[in-house]
Amino acid sequence: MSRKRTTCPYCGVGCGIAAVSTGRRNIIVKGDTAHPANFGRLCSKGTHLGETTGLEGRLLYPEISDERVNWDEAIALVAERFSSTIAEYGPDSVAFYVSGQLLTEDYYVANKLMKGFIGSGNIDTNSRLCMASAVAAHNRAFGEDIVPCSYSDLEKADLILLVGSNTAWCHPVIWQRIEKARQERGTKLVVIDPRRTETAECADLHIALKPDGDIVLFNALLAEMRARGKIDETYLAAHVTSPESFWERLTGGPADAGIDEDAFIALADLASAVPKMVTLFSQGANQSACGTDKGNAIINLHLATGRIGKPGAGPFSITGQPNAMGGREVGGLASTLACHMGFSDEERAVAQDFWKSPGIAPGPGLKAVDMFRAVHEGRIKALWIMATNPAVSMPDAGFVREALNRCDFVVLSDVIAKTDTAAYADVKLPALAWAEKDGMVTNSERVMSRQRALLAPPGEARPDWKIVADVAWAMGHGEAFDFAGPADVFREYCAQTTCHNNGRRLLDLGQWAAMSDADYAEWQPQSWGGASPFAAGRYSTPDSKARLVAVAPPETAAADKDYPLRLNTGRYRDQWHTMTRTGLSPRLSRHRGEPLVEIHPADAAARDLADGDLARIATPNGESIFRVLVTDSQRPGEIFAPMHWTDQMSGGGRTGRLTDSRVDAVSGQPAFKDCAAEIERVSPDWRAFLVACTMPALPDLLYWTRSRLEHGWLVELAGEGAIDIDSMLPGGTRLEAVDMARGMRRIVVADAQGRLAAALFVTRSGTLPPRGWIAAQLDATVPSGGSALLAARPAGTAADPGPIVCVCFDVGMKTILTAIADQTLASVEEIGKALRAGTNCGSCRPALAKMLIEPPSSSLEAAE
Ligand SMILES: Nc1nc2c(c(=O)[nH]1)N[C@H]1C(S)=C(S)[C@@H](COP(=O)(O)OP(=O)(O)OC[C@H]3O[C@@H](n4cnc5c(=O)[nH]c(N)nc54)[C@H](O)[C@@H]3O)O[C@H]1N2
Ligand SMILES: Nc1nc2c(c(=O)[nH]1)N[C@H]1C(S)=C(S)[C@@H](COP(=O)(O)OP(=O)(O)OC[C@H]3O[C@@H](n4cnc5c(=O)[nH]c(N)nc54)[C@H](O)[C@@H]3O)O[C@H]1N2
Ligand code: SF4
Ligand SMILES: [Mo]
Repeated sequence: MSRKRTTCPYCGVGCGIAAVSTGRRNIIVKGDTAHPANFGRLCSKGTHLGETTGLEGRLLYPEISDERVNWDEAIALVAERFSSTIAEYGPDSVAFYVSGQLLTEDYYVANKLMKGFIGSGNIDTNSRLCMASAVAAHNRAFGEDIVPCSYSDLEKADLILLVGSNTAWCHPVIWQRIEKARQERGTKLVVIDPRRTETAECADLHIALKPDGDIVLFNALLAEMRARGKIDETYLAAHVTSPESFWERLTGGPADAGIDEDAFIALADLASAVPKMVTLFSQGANQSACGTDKGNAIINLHLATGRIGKPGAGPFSITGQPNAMGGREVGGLASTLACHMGFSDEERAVAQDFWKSPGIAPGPGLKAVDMFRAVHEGRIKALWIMATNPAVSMPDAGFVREALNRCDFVVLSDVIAKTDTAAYADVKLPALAWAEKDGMVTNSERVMSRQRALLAPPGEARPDWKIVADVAWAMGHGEAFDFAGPADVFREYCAQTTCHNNGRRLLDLGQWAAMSDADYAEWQPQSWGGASPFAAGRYSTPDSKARLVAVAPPETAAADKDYPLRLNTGRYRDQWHTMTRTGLSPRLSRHRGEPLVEIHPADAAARDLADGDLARIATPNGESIFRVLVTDSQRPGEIFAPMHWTDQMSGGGRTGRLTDSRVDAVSGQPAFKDCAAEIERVSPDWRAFLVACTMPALPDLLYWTRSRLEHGWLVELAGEGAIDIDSMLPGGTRLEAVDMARGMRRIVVADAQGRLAAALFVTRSGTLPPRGWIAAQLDATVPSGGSALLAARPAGTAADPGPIVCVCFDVGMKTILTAIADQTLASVEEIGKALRAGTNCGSCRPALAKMLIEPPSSSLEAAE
């Protein structure tokens, strides 16, 4: 058993992992104490990676029209269809839609094939949905897409602003570093987010601004800093150019951002008190129709106060996916050519010469939303999707599904066989997954780390770069795609970053262009651009100066009488995107097992909605049913729903169908955080839950959702009319009880060995029992009589632990609240000592902190 160092495949923090494989498909995961991103820490997702490396649901063989074929056939068909489409309709009739979950080598090869050899700009990545506005803001301000900070700046700052970032849930190890800095040096924390998230709950100041109030807020803050004499005139004169009448255009005040004067003054007091300030921003800034302007509003404040390029200071856009940054580097976005080069004639000639390519892309290709529009209109006739699930994650996903349905030829490279997108694929190509593949990823602070193979390749799965290179060979471009392995690809990429560079671009990896295979194998995490790329005050513009960019707040949309609410969407702590991997983990499924719509009590009351009800969200794009969570952490008039649930996991909670495809005019990034919506109660005739070792095929239901258990599935159900019990239960010995008083029917099924195979609880009017205990009995021997099972609680008096909060040690909300009261626990540390909760990965610490202040008002806040 040897320990290997690799990198977490989830978020852009890019934590180092020290993993040991124990047996054929098992690994034990620990944080890598030597990695500069995490120094040994991991969050709940990283900690439970071992639960996702099995072969359940994997795509292991190539398929054409859902039939297994051999690789030669699959590659030949893809090459032939792409070549013939290009021959008949030209290079722009084909496209690649790729992902920040590809490794740098995969990305490099895909970009080279499309932009260099097919000769079209039509390769775009799901980073368009994620980072494109930050990229555009960087380019406008710095002349290059450079993140000016490192994580160590968070530990040197006196003030940290989090803008549109639920850091405690989405970048938990950055959060842990921030928390440590707060404890050790009293760093102040401000959270700017319309919702009172767990992140906001822990802050010194929460600015609950209105949606898209950021530009006016940052403009007003900059004007206030000027009034207080906090502008760094020396820095401005030496290193920054300002547009005409920049200062006069900073109009508007706190009321325009939807906040009161006191909150604004408190923010301005904090910002003017200390110069060492980091503003960390993510999707609340980027995913907006004015996302690029938001980025520049933030950067303007830092440039004008000289708070950039210095320890503990800077605007810090954090990346979402593990290799979002790597994709930006190689040119995975349709708007750049390669290696931070644009499409000028000079740059095109340089890239063409380097690649020795037959015909280089004449200009930028279609950005994601436009790309799917072109597919819908038949302008793009062959599409290859890699490592992303657009049938769920694109805005207006119903339209995207129509587009995929109409497309002549759809190829999908994925690790999972059944995804919502797979339903539309003509050819499915099995890719190696994390723990099997080798390559490089770049994290939010520009640190490049290796992902290393820990397990043998299963079935016939291949690395993504190899699949693309094989297709390139079959299309006749063999020589240029003759890579011996990922090290070969990486060297070529490093060499390309030096082309036509000579200091023009900070992205220059020339020092690694001749690295040996052994050095690549032994690679230690290293950053490009250094810890502080702008320390010398030199930017990547022709005059080496940064730019202030005048930005104005967006026009407020007129209220829509049919859709008076605003729908905001985002993430849960323990689920990753479309759940293809985290959905396999029983522990991660415990935190929030159902898609909830969060709504303010006043909006709920006006619609006769109570906590735990089901409700239908409707928008101009579509509708879907969610479980209601009533909470005053929402602003009145605004609702929030998670992005994660898919057709594989539920018959409801489909947020992608609801969001609309409005995009930022500069970056093309969709406005996922703001869509007109309405919500209404749905009243099913019956509600039920099922625990079952094997997931049954469900009949058509009003609502269902499933989540993983150690020995099967927990399924929540609701329907109209009669319930077709027999279709849901396996064969075996049935025990049944009917509780007339509570209108409840309970059935348990034992298999031939006398073990619990399934249990179903149905009610027409009453409350269903807690799921936790009975779910844990699956596959265990049914005790004689089965009365405990029918009661869904153990014989005797063991207390219900409530919804699980700490997934590492299985500690429930009720247990924690009781311990807080009985043992007068006063801190997260004391809870840890008493119950162990929060002492492993630490992801639940913000939730524990919240419980110390105020017990959750909703029983759904940490759902089972
Ligand atoms: N657990 C988990 N972690 C993840 C992921 C995951 O799927 N699950 N995905 C990864 C990826 S790819 C990404 S991109 C990141 C995303 O990480 P985050 O950006 O932190 O996550 P989100 O939940 O999408 O959105 C953040 C916040 O923006 C707020 N917001 C909405 N509108 C506005 C606005 O107008 N102004 C401001 N200031 N805030 C607003 C929302 O209320 C929300 O709380 O997370 C990464 N990490
Ligand atoms: N409503 C709403 N929608 C959103 C967002 C939001 O905030 N709200 N956020 C957007 C953002 S920021 C993002 S990043 C996207 C993410 O959205 P997606 O990229 O669609 O989400 P994933 O579920 O991560 O999809 C990755 C796919 O690649 C597969 N996969 C995993 N590893 C590999 C591999 O090594 N090779 C191959 N070939 N396949 C692999 C997985 O099985 C999965 O099917 O969603 C966007 N959509
Ligand atoms: S913070 Fe969590 S999900 Fe992100 S890289 Fe680290 S362990 Fe992985
Ligand atoms: Mo993302």
